[in-house]
Amino acid sequence: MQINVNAASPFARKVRIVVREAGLADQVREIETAVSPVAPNADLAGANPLVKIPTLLLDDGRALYDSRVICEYLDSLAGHRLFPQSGMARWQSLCMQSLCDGILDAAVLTRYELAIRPQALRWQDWVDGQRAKINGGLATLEKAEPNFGGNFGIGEIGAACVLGYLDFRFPDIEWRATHPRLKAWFATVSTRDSVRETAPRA
Ligand SMILES: N[C@@H](CCC(=O)N[C@@H](CS)C(=O)NCC(=O)O)C(=O)O
Repeated sequence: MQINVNAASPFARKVRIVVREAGLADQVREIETAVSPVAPNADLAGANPLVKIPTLLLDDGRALYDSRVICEYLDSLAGHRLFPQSGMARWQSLCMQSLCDGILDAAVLTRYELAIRPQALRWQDWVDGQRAKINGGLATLEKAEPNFGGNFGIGEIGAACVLGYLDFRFPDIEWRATHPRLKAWFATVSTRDSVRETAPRA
């Protein structure tokens, strides 16, 4: 199998962490892939009409996307270690993944607005609206942290990707100052090999 990823993408990072946590690193080749919403990557478009990463290419030529589908597929190959399979634990875990994906959507869209959109066309109210989603999401994660326990499943993997991406692209948010539980939790999980090896870079 091979996955289109890049080192800056927080959605690709979710998958890269899952590959490592699920013990699949020797079965998955990571292909560094450039993407941009305004300059679609023609090679990637053949596999994923949304032209986004992560995209997983199976050995039979089929493609799977997006990060949620890929993460759960990989976990199924590894015996379901990272996604609870039944009961409220499953729905809570999926909901936490959705929360983290939603924070990342807001952060990535803000990044595009500030880094790609021509300055004259930028819309501050829209940026502020996305920032409010990020702030609300962080507050919810801070409250949820006591329930993380020692678990590092798909919800917590999403949270690690959120905090790492904010450090990488939006250090001005200074989330540690107002989220002491997340600060302590992130310091601990950042020592895991899967998290260290996938730290975002440009
Ligand atoms: N919901 C998707 C989001 C993926 C996504 O937005 N990836 C970004 C990179 S972080 C991308 O490929 N952007 C290119 C584009 O929007 O055209 C997932 O979970 O995989």
